[in-house]
Amino acid sequence: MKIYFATSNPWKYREIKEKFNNAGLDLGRINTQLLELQDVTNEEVALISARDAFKKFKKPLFVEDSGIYIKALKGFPGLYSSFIFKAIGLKGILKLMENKKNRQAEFISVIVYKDSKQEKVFKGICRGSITNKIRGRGGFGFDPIFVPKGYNTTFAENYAIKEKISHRVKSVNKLIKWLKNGKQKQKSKRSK
Ligand code: ITT
Repeated sequence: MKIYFATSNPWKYREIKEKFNNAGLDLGRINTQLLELQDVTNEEVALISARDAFKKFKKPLFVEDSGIYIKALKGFPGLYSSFIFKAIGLKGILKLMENKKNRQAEFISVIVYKDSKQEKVFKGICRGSITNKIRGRGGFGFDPIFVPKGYNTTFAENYAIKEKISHRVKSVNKLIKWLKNGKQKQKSKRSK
């Protein structure tokens, strides 16, 4: 029976095809762009986490998945923010950003709420730029190297600003608004 290697990479196909030929096996190729973990978005990650948590805990809950996307690094570290922060830290990011003129970056926060009836996604984005050095002691993660647009202090230098304008403030505000509206709707349904 002929089987197929689904790959967008002709080199990989050639290397494996040869092994199949030598073994007397028939191999075909499906030339396709595969869904890979690296293409997954914060939304998809948060949905998977929320479904998994709900399955385990069976309580109305939400999860939040976030990350920082740096333009000059084609969106890196993005989905891998937590891992990269632990692996190379702020110094590692600043090293990658050495000599980069375009310092634009954005934080993304995605909240997924889930209960037995519904699943809802809320997103918040905060645009800004990456500093040349580590500045400030407040906050966590990438806060000491991120200056939000319209300001000149990092989130770590001015945490009060972060509490007003961050990606997370935006996503959670949407969640809260929705929860409150939901309650209002339920009330009005009952009173009918
Ligand atoms: P969970 O258990 O909720 O998943 P986590 O920290 O692992 O916690 P994520 O997987 O969403 O969360 O990773 C997000 C990473 O992105 C986080 O660990 C930071 O390194 C970075 N990050 C996200 N929001 C940030 C913020 O507001 N300030 C600084 N860094 C942030």
